[in-house]
Amino acid sequence: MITIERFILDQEEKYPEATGELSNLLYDIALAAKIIAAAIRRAGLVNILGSAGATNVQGEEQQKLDIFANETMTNALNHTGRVCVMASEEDEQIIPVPSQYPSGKYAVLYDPLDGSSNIDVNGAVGTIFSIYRRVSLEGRGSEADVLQPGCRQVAAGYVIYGSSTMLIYSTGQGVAGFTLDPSIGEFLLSHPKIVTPRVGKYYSVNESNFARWTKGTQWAVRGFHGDRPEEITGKNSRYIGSLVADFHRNLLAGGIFMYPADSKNTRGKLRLLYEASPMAFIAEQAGGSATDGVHRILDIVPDNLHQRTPLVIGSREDVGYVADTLRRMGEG
Ligand code: AHM
Ligand code: MG
Repeated sequence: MITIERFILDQEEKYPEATGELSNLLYDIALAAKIIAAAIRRAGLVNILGSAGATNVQGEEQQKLDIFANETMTNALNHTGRVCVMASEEDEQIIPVPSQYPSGKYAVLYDPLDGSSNIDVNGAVGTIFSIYRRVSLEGRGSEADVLQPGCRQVAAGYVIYGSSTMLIYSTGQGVAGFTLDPSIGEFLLSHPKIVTPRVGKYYSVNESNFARWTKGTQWAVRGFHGDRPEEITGKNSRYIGSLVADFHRNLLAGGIFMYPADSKNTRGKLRLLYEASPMAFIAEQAGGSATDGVHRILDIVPDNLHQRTPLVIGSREDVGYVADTLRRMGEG
């Protein structure tokens, strides 16, 4: 039985120059994940125990889960001396470390509760995180520390709150997955080295946007329907509407997830910094790939905190097929 703590320590021992700060940062995130998981498990009881905005038996105000998850992540990270600045999908601006706490050498970005519309229907949701080394030379962290291209991530990962809670992460030496054992409250190593199939059996995309897609995207998805057997074998469709859950299934079973641009969302819907970049880091570390249709996601240099990007991610050959199709249609 290997706990996440032991696994992270074993990894760290391979690098004599490591100070242990990144390891501790990963435990901080694992702790936040356990707190968020516990709140999600009780989410269905909110109507019985009191709704958001109401006061619970301890006199504390009940919070909406996305606000709770956001505060849990921020509070798990802001006082440790390991972080200089944070950024969250839920906050307009960067989140500074309060002045009474020391400033550290990492910048952490997160989507605290991705797919939150699934909460009301007991669907899977997740937390996504991304870690960069600080680049600003003075002060207590700045926007420059979080506006870095994804290829500079030192670690990234996600937590999926599904039928089990799992934490998947990479520090750039492959991808490992841990499952929370609720009886002991520990993440245990369940997937030591995740490698995604080169060709997947699933495709995941919101097809209600079909009429708004470009010709190239429509053409590529028709291939997944089985309409272009000379180019690609048809695939099975799976779409939850929760990036973490859709990505996780495809990572393990093989498949492609797309959120392309459309005539309404001309830059796509998903956020580069909190969703696309960390997932692209995991996908590549597992042998897959990720593109916006033209550029590798990890090469995109962000110019604003909440920048959106089209995303095509998953099994390498399937992502390549979409990029080739777009190129041939003059869109790549
Ligand atoms: P959120 O961060 O506000 O939850 O939105 C992101 C979610 C992703 O998890 C998911 O892939 C996508 O939105 C689904 O969008 P749609 O409902 O348009 O298919
Ligand atoms: Mg999100």
